[in-house]
Amino acid sequence: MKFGIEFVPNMKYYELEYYVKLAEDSGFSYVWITDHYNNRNVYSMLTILALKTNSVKLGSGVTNPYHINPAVTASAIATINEISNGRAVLGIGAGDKVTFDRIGISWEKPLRRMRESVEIIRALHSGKSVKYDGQIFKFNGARLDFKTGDIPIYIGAQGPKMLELAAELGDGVLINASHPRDFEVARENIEAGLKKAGEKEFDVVAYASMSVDKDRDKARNSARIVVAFIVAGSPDVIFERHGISMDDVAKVREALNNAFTKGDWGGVAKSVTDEMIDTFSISGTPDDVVERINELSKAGVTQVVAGSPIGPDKKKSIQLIGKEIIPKF
Ligand code: F42
Repeated sequence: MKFGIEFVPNMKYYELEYYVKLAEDSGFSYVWITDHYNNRNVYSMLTILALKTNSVKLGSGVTNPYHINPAVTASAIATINEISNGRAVLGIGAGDKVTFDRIGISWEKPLRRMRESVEIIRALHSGKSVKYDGQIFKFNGARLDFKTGDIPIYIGAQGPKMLELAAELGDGVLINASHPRDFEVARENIEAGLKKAGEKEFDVVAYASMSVDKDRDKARNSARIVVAFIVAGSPDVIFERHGISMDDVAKVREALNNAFTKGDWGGVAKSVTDEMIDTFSISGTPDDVVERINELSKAGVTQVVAGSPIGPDKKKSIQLIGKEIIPKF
């Protein structure tokens, strides 16, 4: 099992640098930086991290092919690869509809756009002059004027068709999920994609919400708000899969609306059930988390990413994961 950690660049660059160096020293081998226009720019942050770290792999987690043209993405991640001495990883997904709505981007043909973008980025990284006559992108002799190296491409995916595409085209898949059952379901689509691709190494990543503390209740309580947002954004099929009542889901959604209008975040925390915490996060003591990671491993997961909130005290939780969880694998 490999370990990664996710950071949202919603903090100053030196704070991010501090946490990322701590994660590197604690034994994490991948750092994933999220990409939304309203946060600090992913490549600016990755540049600082490339200069200030030594061994950890650095990825966008995830960018998308709507904000920028795949040629610019190919060049941006290759620049990070050069600065970091070959430690860059490209994470790319279809993007987030809510964010796109705010900036006037229509979310059309995400599967097609992802396929074409990944094919183009790979071709540009191979050093070739790229001619590509796609439904979305037309390239006519585009070429990068520097050597990029071979940069692994990980695809963010949840839906069955995107999971299959990720396995067919990617070096790995980043799945926003924390429960083994979700990976058992995803396995079928991943296997279908791998069949099309033929023999290759493939990293199945649980891009999970994690909260770790020696005090179980503290750890679980810290996960409540993040879990509420995951519940609010999940499709009904996920609640059916985990036997979560739609009445309970409605309570969380209503509590979130109240929080936005009246600031009642305590009500949101209360509306989240224990069952929801277990389904949508990996939360508890280090021993609880080790047990869950063992289950994920049996379900085919090969990398676990510690995503928000990480724990009630980010610094202590990163150190705790480094001391009491990573060495067990
Ligand atoms: N999104 C961000 O914007 N920023 C991030 O930092 C970020 C991180 C992240 C990390 C892990 C992860 O798994 C996802 C992450 N995301 C992030 C979200 C990501 O960008 C995607 O929104 C998310 O992965 C959801 O994608 P999905 O795999 O569910 O795919 C969507 C598009 C979907 O609906 N897929 C369906 C499926 O079955 O897979 C298929 C839809 C389909 O068939 N579309 C057709 C087509 O051709 O594309 C027709 C649709 C049309 O437009 O007519």
